[in-house]
Order: sequence, then C-alpha cells, then structure tokens
Amino acid sequence: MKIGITCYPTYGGSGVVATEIGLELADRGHEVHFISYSQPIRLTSSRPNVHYHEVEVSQYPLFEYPPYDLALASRMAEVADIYSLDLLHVHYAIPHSVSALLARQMLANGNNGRRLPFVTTLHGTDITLVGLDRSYLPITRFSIEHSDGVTAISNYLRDRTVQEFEIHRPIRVIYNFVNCAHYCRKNDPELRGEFAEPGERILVHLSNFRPVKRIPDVIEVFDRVRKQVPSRLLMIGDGPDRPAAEWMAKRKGLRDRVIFLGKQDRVADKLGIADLMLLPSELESFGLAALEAMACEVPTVATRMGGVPEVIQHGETGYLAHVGDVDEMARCAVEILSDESRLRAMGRRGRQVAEEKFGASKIIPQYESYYGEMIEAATR
Ligand code: GMT
Repeated sequence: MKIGITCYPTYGGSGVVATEIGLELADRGHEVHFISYSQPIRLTSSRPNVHYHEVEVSQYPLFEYPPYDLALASRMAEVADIYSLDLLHVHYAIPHSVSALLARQMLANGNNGRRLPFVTTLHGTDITLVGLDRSYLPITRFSIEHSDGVTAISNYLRDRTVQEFEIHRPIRVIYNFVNCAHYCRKNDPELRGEFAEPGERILVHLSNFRPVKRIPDVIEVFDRVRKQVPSRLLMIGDGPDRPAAEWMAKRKGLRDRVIFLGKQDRVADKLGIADLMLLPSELESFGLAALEAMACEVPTVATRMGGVPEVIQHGETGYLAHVGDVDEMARCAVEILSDESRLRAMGRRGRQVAEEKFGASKIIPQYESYYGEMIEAATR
C-alpha cells in the first residue's frame, strides 16, 4: 500500500506513535509518505520506502494566524495525486482530520476524480481537552463523523469520544504499540554510572511537561522516595512546567539528585537502565511512556486514570494510585524498590505483556487490515 501519514512532528506521544507506525509499515514493504511542517523527530535517518514532504506555510502581514491547515490540505492532495497514495492516516484530530477531509474532496473533484480514503487516529487531548473547547468541538465532531475510518488508542478514549461528542459511527480500538527489539533492558553499568552511584536506584519520568502530567507530583513522590531509598531521578522531555520543576527540585535540595535531560533522541537507552517509571498524570488516554518502560522491564507507578488501567495491571506490572496521592505513590515506589527480586519479576512480567499484547507484530497487522477495509470500501 502507499500510505500518507500526518502528525505533529515535535515531541509528544501521538507524533511518536505515527512515526513508529510509518517505519514499521515501511519495513513491511509499504510505501510511506510523511506530510508535515517539519521532519518527525523519530525519523532520524533516511530509510527505504520512507519519504518526507514538508508543508510550507507562507507568512503574510495579513495573516495574523497563518492557515497551516489549508497548506496541509493542499500538500496532502498534491502528494496523494503525484505518488498515487491509497490512503491518508492522520494522527490527532485537530486540525489534521479537517485537512484530510478537504484533500479528499479536492481529489474527488480533480481531473481523474477518485476517492482518497482517510483514517483518523484519536490520541487523547484532541478529544479530552482541545476537542471539547467550544470553538473546536463542532469541526472536530464533523471531521470524525466524516473520516472513512476512525481509531482510538484505548477503549477509554473510544467510549469518551462516543459519549462526549455524541458520535454515532463505529470507532475501532487499536492499542498503541512498542518495538520490543529496540526497547529492552540495557545492562550497561557504564551508562548507569553516568547518572547514579553504585547501589543507587534510578527513577525516570518521560513526558512533554504539560500541566496534565502533574510534574510537581513527580518531584514530591521522588522527594519522599529518596529519603528511604538512595536514588536519582531522570527527567526526560521538556515543556512549560519544566522551569517550575527545576525550581522545586532546587528548593528541596535535590539539585544533584534530579537530573533534567531535556528532549532526548535515544529514549530507549535511558529507559533501559532505569528501575522505576513515575507517571502521576491527571489523565492519560493510554500512557505510551509506561508501555515503553514496560518493554524495558521497568514497572511504572501511575495514576488510575483514563486508559492507564488497560496498560498497567495493578500489582502485576506496576502500581495505580489516585491522582494527587503522592504519599501512596511514594509508598508503592519504596515497597517495590526495596525488594530486588520482586522488582525484577514485575519488570519481566511487564516485558511479557508488552510483547504479547502491545508488540509491533500484534498491532501493525491490525492497521494493515483496517487500511485494507477502508481502501476496499472507497473503491466500491
Ligand atoms: O499528552 C501527551 O503526552 C501528548 C499527547 C499527544 O497526542 O502527543 O499524548 C496522547 O497520546 C499518546 C500517544 O497515543 C498517549 O500515550 C497519551 O496518553 C495521550 N495523552 C493524554 O491523553 C493526556
């Protein structure tokens, strides 16, 4: 198949998932065309079957808000026409789904009029935050209703979309996935030694540091843990709440113990040497960071919110607590970090679940068959 993929190319779960899907499809022999305003971050080297088309957005004094969604629609239609794409797959409804809708219409009205089906994958904040903003709700709802196919990354997100947007069309749940060959335990004392002394535990947090991630809770939990377990905290990622977290860590005397790494290209290396992941989010529709940690045999202490319980089994592959209950999260963290054999057993179980339920070889064929259905329906 020839597939066009559009996503937010910067750091963030939906862009990561979109890029990884593209790379997996390309490895399976499909032709993949990324269409976006910059190169997706995990698309680091040139690969067979992978193409990238940049969307140029012109700046004119008249455009206080340059119309990216229109430039994207034009580019999608152009690329689809020139490279004879079979389907567009857009990640994050706003505005990608609307642009795809326009591109489909443009192609249908062109010289060799044809239907270019498109699939919208809902990731979370496009529904739970942005999509529910009154100014975006009607157009988001419209583009979901008029997509050829819609997928959601968890049952939680599908149900919430149906309920809050009053959607009457089917939405297929296809879980996020992890490449278990790439995400795995790294028994590398040298790399560990870059961040911690022998005998110290390594805790890790990975996110875009937005308020929904409750970054201050990460620091609060760690502050309690390190009083009982010698440890360090790696903070991977960047975003608006990073400065407040840095300030908080300094104020609590944790400057040497909390290491802010910023945005990282080689996330798997850092997760692979960690002992425990902290994910105290207000809401996660899935929690990709927890899945990547699981593949690296790293259990997660997370909040029991959204789609997280579909990923983490409490007491088996991690721990789930109420939002804001930093004492409980710290208690769970200390308990597991103090019991080496249980920590490793929980890590191994997490790896097994990651492989069996969320491995690329389980999930990618679900997308392939869904694309096939949509392409077939469009040619009928
Ligand atoms: O909140 C983020 O991390 C960003 C956002 C995105 O679209 O980039 O993440 C959402 O999609 C991820 C990938 O599917 C999911 O793992 C996250 O749970 C989801 N975030 C929320 O629901 C808050």
